[in-house]
Amino acid sequence: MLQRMWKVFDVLMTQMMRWFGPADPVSLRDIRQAGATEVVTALHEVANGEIWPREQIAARRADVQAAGLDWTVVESLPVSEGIKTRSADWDRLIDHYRESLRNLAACGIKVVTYNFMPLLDWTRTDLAWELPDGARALRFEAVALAAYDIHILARPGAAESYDGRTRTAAAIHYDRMDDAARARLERTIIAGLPGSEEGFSSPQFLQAIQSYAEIDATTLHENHVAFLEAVCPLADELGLRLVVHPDDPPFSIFGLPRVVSTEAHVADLFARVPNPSNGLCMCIGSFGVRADNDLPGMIDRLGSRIGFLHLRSVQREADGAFHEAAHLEGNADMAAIVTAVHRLSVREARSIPMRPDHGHQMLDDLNRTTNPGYSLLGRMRGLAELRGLERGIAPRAGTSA
Ligand code: CS2
Ligand code: MN
Repeated sequence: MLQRMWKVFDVLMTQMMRWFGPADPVSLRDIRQAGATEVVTALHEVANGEIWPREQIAARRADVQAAGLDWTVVESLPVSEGIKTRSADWDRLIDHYRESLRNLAACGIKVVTYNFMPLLDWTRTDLAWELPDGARALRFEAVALAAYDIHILARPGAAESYDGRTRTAAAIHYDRMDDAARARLERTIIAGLPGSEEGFSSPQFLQAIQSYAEIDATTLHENHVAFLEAVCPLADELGLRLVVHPDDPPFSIFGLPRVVSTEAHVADLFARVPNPSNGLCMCIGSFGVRADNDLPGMIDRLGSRIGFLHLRSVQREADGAFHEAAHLEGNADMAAIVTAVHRLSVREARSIPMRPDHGHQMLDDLNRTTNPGYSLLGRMRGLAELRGLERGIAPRAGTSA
């Protein structure tokens, strides 16, 4: 009989939770009690484009370790707009990025998450959408986005980006909102969600959109390849894995190009830049908004490129809307996904870092102020369900390895 070199529990996912640093109302102690063994965090206090100092990284990791947890996955080391647009300061920004990678590796960091979305990080139109049981979820309504784009932002050419039906619905949506609701919608879309690298007012945002006037999806993709070619050889040497987080939502908004929305997009990145450090943050919730992304199949096929997992499910609604469902509900077949993850872990004999990506606001979360999507109890429920699902699947799936 073939002797296995590892035990089933060695290849279970490494359970992590995002922590926004000392200012996060969710404490390290809370995260430890929720059952995670590591946090995923960033030096949010360092301005975008500046070097992350080695001492600061080391001190943050020591604080996390003192709380009985660890920090080996960064989310995110921001890719500045100047790198995405290949502006005049590209060389300087790349030098800074490389220096930060050196400092992170020297402190024992293994995985560095980033995204390549123009201007806005993840985007929602409602941060507290009430579910039938009274819990609250994040929601994206295409019609609300169009209402903002056409009637509040008044982006030149905005109306032409939408079909007639959406335009009509957007006009009605706009008319129904009072000034407070309009201001809230604007803030929700462009002021910057937690983890976001930029925040804007509407005039600033209009101007920023202009910087993409000459950049279509082909150019943005080439700029992404140029970025990877500049940083992956160093990351290989340092033993770091760079993982790209997909676009959220995974389609164009505000006429801006999108290049990390589908399996074909990322497969092309890996073909163009085959370095082992070039990897993927498999965010199920982001990819899962598109019904044409075959999530378990992507895990099977992209396999060794997957360095980090964000597990969450979305529920698609009519008219291009979606909301964040409970982790085992919604459109994602989480059992099939976790089975595919387990198959991959067994095949490669490794434990893959994961975090429950976002959670509802529920129970005592509703009496507290936490970062949108990053409640304590909602994420704890998600993590507990995912952990239970994997434990149930693992002993059965692992036996044939
Ligand atoms: C979001 C993002 O969906 C998500 O995970 O919370 O902030 C995400 O972490 C970044 O886009 C990754 O660079
Ligand atoms: Mn994610």
